[in-house]
This record gives sequence, structure tokens and C-alpha cells, in this order.
Amino acid sequence: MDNEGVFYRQLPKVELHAHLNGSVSSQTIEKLIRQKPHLDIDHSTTAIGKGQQRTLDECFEVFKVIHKLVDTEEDVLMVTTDVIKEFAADGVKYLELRSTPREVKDTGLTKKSYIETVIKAIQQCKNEGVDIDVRFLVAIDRRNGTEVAMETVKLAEEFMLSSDGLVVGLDLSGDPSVGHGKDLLPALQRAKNCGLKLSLHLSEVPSQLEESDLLLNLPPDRIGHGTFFHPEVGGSQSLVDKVVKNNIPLELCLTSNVKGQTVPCYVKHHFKYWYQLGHPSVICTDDKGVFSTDLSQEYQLAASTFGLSRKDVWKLSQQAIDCIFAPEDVKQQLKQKWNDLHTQVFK
Ligand code: 6MZ
Repeated sequence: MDNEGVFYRQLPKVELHAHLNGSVSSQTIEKLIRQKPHLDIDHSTTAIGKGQQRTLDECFEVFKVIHKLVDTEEDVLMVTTDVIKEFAADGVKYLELRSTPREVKDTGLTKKSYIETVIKAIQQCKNEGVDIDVRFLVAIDRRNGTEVAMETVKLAEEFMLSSDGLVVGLDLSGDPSVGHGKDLLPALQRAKNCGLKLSLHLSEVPSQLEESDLLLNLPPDRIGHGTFFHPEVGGSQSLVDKVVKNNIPLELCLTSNVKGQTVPCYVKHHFKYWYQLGHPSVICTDDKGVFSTDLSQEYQLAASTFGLSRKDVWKLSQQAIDCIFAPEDVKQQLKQKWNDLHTQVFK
């Protein structure tokens, strides 16, 4: 690894937007494929390599393939453990993983055991002393509609109370071209009222101004992507104003947006717009496995594309601490950690 690479790896980082099954590395996929030869899955269908692009629709096909490979409690335990250790090895000190609880009748996996298993993996990593604080956001897949959304919120609520602070919030994700946010509003409102933090994918694709406007009224605690909020890309000033007024941090994923073709090229990424405004913007990976990236690479990419100095990059990673969903004492511990690591990173 060159000097630059070492700096970005050593930089302590916060990852706030990572979908579990999208984060499964090629090594772990390899293990799953070996365990399930009967599925006859070709490795090239589970990731989008360097320089390759897909439409967002095609990306959602990739998740379906990975879901076929991850269909038992043992699989969920293995992928969660591997993903956590990979983030830790990449210098991530605080990670919020998100995942959609899934039921698989054939293997006995239930939504509840799915969440329990993710929590078990987090606890096991903690017990092994892996140097990373991991929390979990239960995800609603928007295509599943009102009832499933409400059922998911109830599960999340239950685990928020019983997981020793590991379940901190709720994510709304899934194929943005399917379903409408208004159907999910009662579930999201309930989640908010019971103390779950909300991170919502908003305006990941164009023409969702009405939905974004509606959901911004909640308001969410963080926003995933928000690619089409600003007027230059067909959004509106009033949406931008709402985000700014409520100071809602954005989770921004450069490689994901360019590979999924919702953003035409890196220099046109909306990171620039929000960063110039001085708005809290957190660099994230989205799906490090599917998009063949890691958080160090994403920071390096942001820096080289937008001309950020090492000092700017440090500030960016440090400011992400204020956007986490874990409570204040965890923020203080992380800030201390950043202070302790500063000399080593800038030596
Ligand atoms: C929206 C996405 C996404 O939940 O099975 N997901 N939702 N936009 C994206 N941009 C690329 N990337 C991933 O992880 C996979 C699921 O995360 C959501 C989708 O619902 C996908 O099925 P889990 O761990």
C-alpha cells in the first residue's frame, strides 16, 4: 500500500450507511458459494467490479442473488461477523449496520431469529475484542408495504428495549422505484414516537419530491443519499431548506451512486453541493461488497475528486461522530479516541 493508502486506512472512521447483505465481501461470497454448490451461482453476479456500472434495477437483482446465498441463521452469523471484522480492519471505529429481517420457511429462519443472530454476531465480535463499536438499524424494505412496515417497527421496538443499546434505529430502504412513502408514514411515525432513530433513503432517484417533502416533515434523524434534493438536479429549494433548517445529516455514497448510475460521474456527485453549504455530510459505503469498495477508498475518492486536504478529511471523519445514533457518552468516547489517534495518523 502506498503512503496515501496508509493514511486513509489509518484514519479512524465512522460508517453509518452499510446494508448488511450488500456489504458481504467477495471472500465471504466465495465461502457461501462453496457451501451451496446446488444453487449454481456465478461469482460475477454478486458484485460490480472496478470501472463497471449497472442500472439501479440491476443492482437490486444482485441483492436477490445474495439473499439466496444467505438463508440460514449460520449464514447470517457468518456474514455479520465477517462484515464487522472487515470494517474494523479498514479502520472503522464505529459502525451502524442495517439489514432487513427476512423469513425463510425452508430453513426455519424467522424475522426475529434473523435480528437475534445479527445481535449475537455483534456481541461475539465485542467479546473477542474487535476494535469497533457496532450498532444495528432494523430495515424496512419499502416494496413490502404498510403492514410489513408496521410489523418491522414493532420488532425493532422490542429489540431496542432488549438488546442492551445495540438496536438504535430504523432504516427505510429498498428499490426506490417501488411503493410510496405515504403508505409507510404511520409505521415511521410510530418508530419515532417510541424512540427509534430514523434514517430514511430519500430522493435516491428523480421525481420523488412529493414523497421526500412528506417524509421530511417527520423529520428523520438522517437521510440516505438525498441525491435529487437540490434545484440543479430537478429538486427544489424548499426541500433543501427543510434539510438545512432541521440540520439533518446526509449519508453520501460516491461509488454506489456512480456505479448505480444515479449520478453521472464523481465530480457531479452531490457531496460537493452539501459540503460547500457546510451541511453535515457523512461519507459511507452503502454496499461495500456489491460495489467493490471500502470506506478508506470512499474517503480517498472524495478527497481526490473535490480537492480535500488531509486536514479536511480528518475533520470530515471527526464530524461524523456527531451524526451517530448511539448516545452522548459513546460520542465522547469516540472523540477521545480520535484525539488519541491524531498524532499516529499524521506522523
Ligand atoms: C435502496 C438499498 C440499496 O437488508 O438484506 N439496499 N436500498 N438503495 C440502495 N442503493 C444501492 N442498497 C441496498 O441488504 C440488502 C438490502 O438493502 C437495501 C435493499 O432493500 C436490499 O435488498 P439487507 O441486509
